Amino acid sequence: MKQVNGEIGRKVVTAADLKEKLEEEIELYASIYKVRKMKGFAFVLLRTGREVFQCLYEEAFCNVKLEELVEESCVKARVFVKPEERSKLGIDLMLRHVEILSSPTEGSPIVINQKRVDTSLQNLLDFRMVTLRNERERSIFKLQEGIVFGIREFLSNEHFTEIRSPKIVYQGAEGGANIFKLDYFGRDAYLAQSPQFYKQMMVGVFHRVFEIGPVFRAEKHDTSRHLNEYTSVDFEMGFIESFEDIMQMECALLRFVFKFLQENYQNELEILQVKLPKVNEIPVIKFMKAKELIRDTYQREITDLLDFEPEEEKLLSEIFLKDTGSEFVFVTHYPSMKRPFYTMDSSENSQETLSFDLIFRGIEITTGGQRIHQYEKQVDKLIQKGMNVEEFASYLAMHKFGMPPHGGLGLGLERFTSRLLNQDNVRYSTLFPRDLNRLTP
Ligand code: AMO
Repeated sequence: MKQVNGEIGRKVVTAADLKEKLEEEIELYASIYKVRKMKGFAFVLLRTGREVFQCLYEEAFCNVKLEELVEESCVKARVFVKPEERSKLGIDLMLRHVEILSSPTEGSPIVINQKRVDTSLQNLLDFRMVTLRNERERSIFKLQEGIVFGIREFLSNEHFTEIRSPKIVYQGAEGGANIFKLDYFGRDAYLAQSPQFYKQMMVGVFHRVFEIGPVFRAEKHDTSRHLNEYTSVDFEMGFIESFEDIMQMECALLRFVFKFLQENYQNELEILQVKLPKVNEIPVIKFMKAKELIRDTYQREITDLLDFEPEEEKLLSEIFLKDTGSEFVFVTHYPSMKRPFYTMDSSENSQETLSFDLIFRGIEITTGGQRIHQYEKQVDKLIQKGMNVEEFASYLAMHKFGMPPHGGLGLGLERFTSRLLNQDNVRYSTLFPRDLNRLTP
């Protein structure tokens, strides 16, 4: 009988592995990233899953002719590792044997093997399947992986349980018109705008939970910060004393994530030339105070009393960077009128909520706050907002059956990544963006 025993051959070689094989030959599975012809020899750059290795090709020492080494061919190569103090890795790699495993039938329509992919955003996204092979482009998503790993490790250390909630839902959690409607076997259903209801329900079970998953927003406007599908990092925690507990947790989380990237993603930080922000203390300001501060600093009239205009978020960041050196600022006590029905109002002023946004380098990356955990209060709030209480029966059941005081937040992973990398459009940090005009690739 044929059986498998879990034995996996070693097909992934890293720079660290190479350095341990001095004066030896090693097998590399790679794509030919670039062939650079010189006088009498050539440099052949081999791209593995995370790194690019430059190999020296000399016809006399290799089994194939240079013409056979076509860019984007996949190869099994044998290279000799020669110590060389002057090179960055301390070694030179000599290409000795190449077996071509597959070759492209067409050349890439866009040059992908320079430092940067020099093309429009439209092309970059249309040809994602190849433009992502560029060393710099793919580093964005490797780093994004690091952010997610860091968040997971931090939250897991803090005893949060990871959950997965449904994305086909019976009701929108965030209100507004930006919701996708589905035909669910003849009934109306929706694509989840957030895991809000489910993460709250799960606080009744695990006390601390988190989810990192896709959410959907039917945004009809084409902006540099909105996607129709994005990755939401949500956490929710019970037994809080105040919504500030959530802000403390986010501050510690950010500090941990940046340290985690520093320790594990040096390769990508270097390629992307990222300057990680310092997160010692994050300044906090109330929403109305922030509005006044922007008005007074920039002699700018307040036109919207309920929310920030994008320009105001930018200006607020500028003020805090200048005055405190912080690239983050928490804005608290957003108006009740503007916050979803699950948000707890302040006991001192019912027009204000116990909620916050985190602004990072000029853009909101997080919304969070304390939730209403008492049944009667939640029913009253729904009625006050003119909503149909019956429609929320399954959500309200948890309030009825008892919930601890709790709160949480949602952080947009793509927005966070794109601010970290100082990109001017969130799409650069979205693997395959979904927006008004884009459904492929
Ligand atoms: P909110 O709707 O503010 O809050 O979303 C939270 C965070 O998600 C990101 N975000 C987006 N990113 C890309 N494209 C979009 N269209 C988009 N919309 C939002 C932002 C934002 O700060 N349930 C609450 C969170 C909570 O209170 O726990 C919620 O979803 O970074």
